[in-house]
Order: sequence, then structure tokens, then C-alpha cells
Amino acid sequence: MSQVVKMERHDAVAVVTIDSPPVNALSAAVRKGIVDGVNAAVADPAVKAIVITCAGRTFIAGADITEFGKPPQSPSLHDVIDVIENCPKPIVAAIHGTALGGGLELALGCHYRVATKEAKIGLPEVKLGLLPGAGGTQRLPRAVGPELAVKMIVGGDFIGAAEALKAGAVDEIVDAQVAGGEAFAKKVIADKKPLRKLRDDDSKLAAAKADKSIFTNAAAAANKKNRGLEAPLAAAEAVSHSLDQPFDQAIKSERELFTKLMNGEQSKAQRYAFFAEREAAKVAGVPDGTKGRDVKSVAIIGAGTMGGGIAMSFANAGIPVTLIETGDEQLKRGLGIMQKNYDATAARGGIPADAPAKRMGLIKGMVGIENVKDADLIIEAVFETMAIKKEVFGKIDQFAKKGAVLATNTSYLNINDIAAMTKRPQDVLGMHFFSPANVMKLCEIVRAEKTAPDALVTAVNIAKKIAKVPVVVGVCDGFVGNRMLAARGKQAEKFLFEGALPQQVDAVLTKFGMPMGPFAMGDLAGLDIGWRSRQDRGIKSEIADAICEAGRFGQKTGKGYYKYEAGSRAPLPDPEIEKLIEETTAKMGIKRRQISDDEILERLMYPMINEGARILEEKIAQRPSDIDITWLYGYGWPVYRGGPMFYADSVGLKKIADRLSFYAKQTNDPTLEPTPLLKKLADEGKTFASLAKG
Ligand code: T1G
Repeated sequence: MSQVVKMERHDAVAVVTIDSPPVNALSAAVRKGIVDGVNAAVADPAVKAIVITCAGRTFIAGADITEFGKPPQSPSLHDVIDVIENCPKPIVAAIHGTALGGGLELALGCHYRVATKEAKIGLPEVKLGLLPGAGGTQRLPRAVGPELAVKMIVGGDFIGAAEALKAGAVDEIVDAQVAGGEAFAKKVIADKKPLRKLRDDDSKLAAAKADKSIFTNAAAAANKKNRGLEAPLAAAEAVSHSLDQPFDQAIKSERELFTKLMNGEQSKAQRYAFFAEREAAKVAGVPDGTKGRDVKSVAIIGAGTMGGGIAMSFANAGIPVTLIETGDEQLKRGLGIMQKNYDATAARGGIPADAPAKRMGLIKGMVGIENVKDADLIIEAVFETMAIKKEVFGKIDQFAKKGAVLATNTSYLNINDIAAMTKRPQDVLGMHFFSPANVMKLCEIVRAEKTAPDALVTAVNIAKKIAKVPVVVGVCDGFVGNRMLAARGKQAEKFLFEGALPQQVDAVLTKFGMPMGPFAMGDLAGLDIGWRSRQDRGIKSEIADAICEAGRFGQKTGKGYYKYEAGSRAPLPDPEIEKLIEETTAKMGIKRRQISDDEILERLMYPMINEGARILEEKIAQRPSDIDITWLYGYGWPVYRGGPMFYADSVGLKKIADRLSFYAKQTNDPTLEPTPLLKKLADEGKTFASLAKG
């Protein structure tokens, strides 16, 4: 049939096999090949049934996302599914791997479906800012019932083969997809089974006819989980039409809702983020084919908040770790906190009831740094001071085996200086996890001056293995994320002197889509940390210092920039703070002014973007999209806005450069002037995205 689809007849069964690595996505060539394959099978009188299956690691994983935004090519996926559903001979979809999006929609157009027991199925289009656009919102409710269908489509999560069988999306679990598919097809022929079309079967809809609240509940739950996203709400509406519109009309409604999302800003940003995440795991500047080292054994030094969270990340991925402390007391405390965390998650149904014991069983507590001796990867997560880290790495160097990768979890210290404490700087790098390390997905992989390419690739591979999102960054104060956060924080702090209150500044960012603003974040992390650091460095910050001098360290003391009611983490504006700010600025002779939300947003965002441009100039980040991934996965940047650099391109670099120059003069802060790279791109009318293409 074609390079990517072939059809072979085995007795009375024609097998149409798609072979289009890496995930058999439904490109134009694949769609055409399937139609040609099915038509050839129909034309062959010896063929009594057809199996559609895939070579490689998975059944079709969806429409080809790389084709989005380009002129559509025939046949459309709708046309392909119509050919399949109206085929005069029974068609069986034989599923392995992950049948996702358009792949599952195509399988639902088949008359029967079999799947291997490891297979998963799903309609994850909402994660791309879309909804199933090839009949999935109508056929899935008819296969599994509207309740499960709306949950799967609005949430975008996969279900396994066993659940799919139980729900009615799959007819049989088979050992191997091709043989199993053929055997099932032979049974269909022998038993003269009908050409069963989901579009004609409303039996599972009747039960839900009365209760449309499943759709509004699903939409509300999605909105709570992902504030501001349009796709989940549209998806819930599309599925609801399975109950109140005839099939063909509901398909038209689905198409309209899909097209609106496809052409909208949010999906463009979410599709960009999908590819940016995968791009970030590609390490630039290493010899082609550089392989990572084998990691069979992992040791973590430090059972504190970060070390414990990192150990849990490994245990969650089923990887055993040795957790090392300096004494039994510290170890016991650390293990106790992890046990408590797991038990709390299990109690609220987040993990199976037997998971805490299983996962804690993978964490072996040991006392003494000599216990790193068998580890292929050692992650240091001790107290964040250079002196202690240098001492620890000196000791690691004595006991670690040859070729072990030595990672520090430092969030800003200079890793070149830490590496210099060892005789093996080529094995030293940073793995900067974000707190809570067992929850946050971002892991900045910090490349030091002498880090060997294969050590870097090892860290990226292991980060992916523990379901983290790795981004390779260079050594500087704050690497990428925290360095940009500092640029934003500086402006946020200034606003309090100039005339705004914490709640006004924070509200501008939460309205933008961030999970919280800088002052609520400070209260969460603890204001005393920054206060101690300023004191160590002899830096004064009159308002922040006055707040700490009043013993207001944030949530931990019930008061910080906000006040907190007992047992609540909700930040409440505190007139005490307004008074403190007014008194402090009055003493300094500052005349405060009204500041607009627009100015606050620009002066929080644009200096961050400027810092991102500096980070690119200094090659601390490999590409603009890596910076975006850092913010999406490390700071909760709203995915429907793509990331700070994607957002900058959508605002326009000329506007950003002009506003930065304006604010540099207005606030007499030359550091706000646009950095040369930003100025150059702005003058040339270019975007940050153009750098990646360059
Ligand atoms: N189209 C094009 N390329 C894709 C792709 C897709 N659908 N899915 C993955 N890739 C590429 C990916 O960029 C990477 O490329 C490589 O495959 C391996 O991916 C009409 C409109 C299938 C679970 O949303 O969830 O159907 O970096 O690194 O970790 O209603 O890929 O190697 O060059 O992620 O093993 C709906 C998206 C589309 C599924 C495999 N489908 N993909 O995970 O590998 S919209 C999806 C995934 C749609 C219809 C609508 C995952 C995976 P490169 P990977 P993985």
C-alpha cells in the first residue's frame, strides 16, 4: 500500500498494518494508506474480515500534531473513520501500547476491538487545548457510558485494558495484538457477528438521560484543577450532546467546538509546550549518540525535606534508594515524615492502600557517608551552605565508586566550586529539584564546567525515569528559574515602597493565571529564610526586614505579608501590614502613589523576560523553550500561556523592549534596560522562537 501502511491477507483475514515510527501518528500518508488498505481488502473476495493493527511500540497515538496549523490534507480522519465504520466487512482494531486521541477514535469506528493486557486507551486532547475531533465525544459515551466517557475526555487520562474491557470499550484481552486480532476476526466470521456500529447503539446513553449534572460536575472539577483552561469546558459540552442531539448533529457540534479550540490561542500554547517538553530532554553540545551510564543503585545524602522528597520520587518510580544521614535520630525523623506523607496520600485515595508499605520498603536508611560506595548515582541534599557541601563532596570522593555520577541538589551555589572538592569533576553536576520534590516535576540538570557529556545524559535519563521533566542549565546564581524569579521579586518588592499592597500585586499574577503571587509565595516558603540571607550579605530591605522583626515569618507563624486563620492557608489581607508599610515608607520620606494593575503586570513580567534573554545570551539555557518548560513545571506558569518566552513573543518583543526602557527611566533602574539580545530581536522584528529555528 505505501511506505507506512501495508495490507496482507492471511486466509480469510486481511491485516492492515501501520508502521510509522515513532508512535504511528495519523499523518496524511498514514490516513491514505489505511483507506487504500481497507479498500483493497474489501475488493478481495477471499477476505471475510479485516484487522487494523500497528507495528512498533504502540497502536496509533493520535492525529499527527506536527500537521496542526498546516493546510488540511485528504483524506481527513473523519473520512477514514467513515470508510471503516461503513465497511461491508467486519473490521477489528488490534491494540497494543497506547491507543490515544484519533487512534482511539479510529478504533471506536471499527466494529470490534481487542487489546493486549498492558495496553492503555485515552482521549488526551484536552492536554493539547483541544477535544476529540473525530467522533470520540460521541462514540466513547456509547461504548463505555457517558459518566466514564466525560471523565476520560475532560480529564484526558488513560485507562488500562482491563478497565476498558469492563467498561465495554474493548471486546477481548489478547496475548499479542496481531495473532489475537486475527483469531478474534476468525470468530467474528465463524459466528457471523454483525457489523456493530457504535453510532447506532444508544443503549448506554439512556441511563444518563436524566442526569446531565455529570457534565457540569466534570467541567467544574476540571476548572478547579486547571483554572482558566477552555478545552475541558468545551469537551464536557461536546460529550453532553451525546444525550441531547442525534449522532450526526452532535458530530457537527463537536466539529465546531474543536475548530474553535484549534484556532484559539490556548491550544497553540499547549501544543508548543508538548513539543518543548520533549525538546528540553535533548542535550545540546554533546557528541551525537552520547549514551548515559547505567544506574542500578542510587544513594541520597540527607533525609531532610529535599532529600526525603527526592527519595520518595525514586520510590514512586519503583527504584530502590539508600538514604544516608549522619545519625539515627535524623534518619528516623526523615523516614517518619515520608511515612506520614505516604499514609496521608493513601488515606485520601491518592495512592493504593498498600503503596506506603511498598514504597517505604524501597527506601533503605543508613548512617554514614561510606554507604555511598555501591551507588551509580549519588544525590547530595544537605544543608544549603557551601562549606557543608564542600565537606560532603570531599567525603563522597573518598567512598564513591569509579564512574558514579555525583549530583548536588543545590538551588544556587556554584557547582564548579563543589566539583573542585573532588578528583573527579567530570562526574559532578547539579540535579536541582523543586520543593516538594516528590510532587514538583521540574528538575534543572546543571552542567558544570567539567561535567562529562555522558554524566549529563545519565542525569537527564534518570530524571525522566522518575517522571520528572529535565531541563539542562548552566552554572549561575539561581540557574534559570530562580534567577528569573529574583528579577520579578525585585520589582514586586519595589511596588510596596512605591504604593501598592501585597494583595494588589499578588492578585495581578493570580488573574494572569499563576497559582499564587510573590508575597503569598514568600509566606508559604517562610520569610525568615530571605531575612537571614540578607543579614548574611549585609543587605537591608526596610519593609521585609520590619515584617520579620515583628516575628511575622509567614504561614509558619500565622502572619507574614498576610494573616492566616488557625488551620487555614488562605492569605488574608492584614491592615497591620498596610500600616507597617505606610509607617516605614513615611519614615523614608517616600510619597506613595496609585499603581495600575497594567503597570504591575508589565513590571513583573518584562524584567523576567529580560533576564531570560540574558540567560540565553550567556548560554545558561540551551533554547528559549527550555526556559518556558522551567516555568511551566517549576512555578506553575499557566500552560495555556506557553511560558514566559512564548508569552513574550505573543506580546511582541518591540513592545516589551520599549516598556522596559520606559520603566528603566521612570524608576531610575538601568538594569531594566532591554538586554542586547532582546533589543536586537525587537529591532529586527523577530521572536525568541526564531532563535530555536536559527
Ligand atoms: N503526533 C506527532 N508526534 C508525536 C505524537 C503525535 N500525536 N505523539 C508523540 N509524538 C512524538 C514526540 O514528539 C516524540 O518525538 C516521539 O513521538 C516520542 O514521544 C483528531 C486532534 C504516545 C504516550 O495527545 O502522549 O488525536 O522528540 O517522547 O514518552 O481527536 O508521546 O522523538 O522527535 O512522548 O513514550 C492526541 C501525545 C493527539 C498523544 C508516548 N494524542 N503523545 O510517550 O514518547 S490530537 C496525544 C503522547 C488528536 C483527534 C485529535 C506520548 C505517548 P521526538 P514521547 P513517550
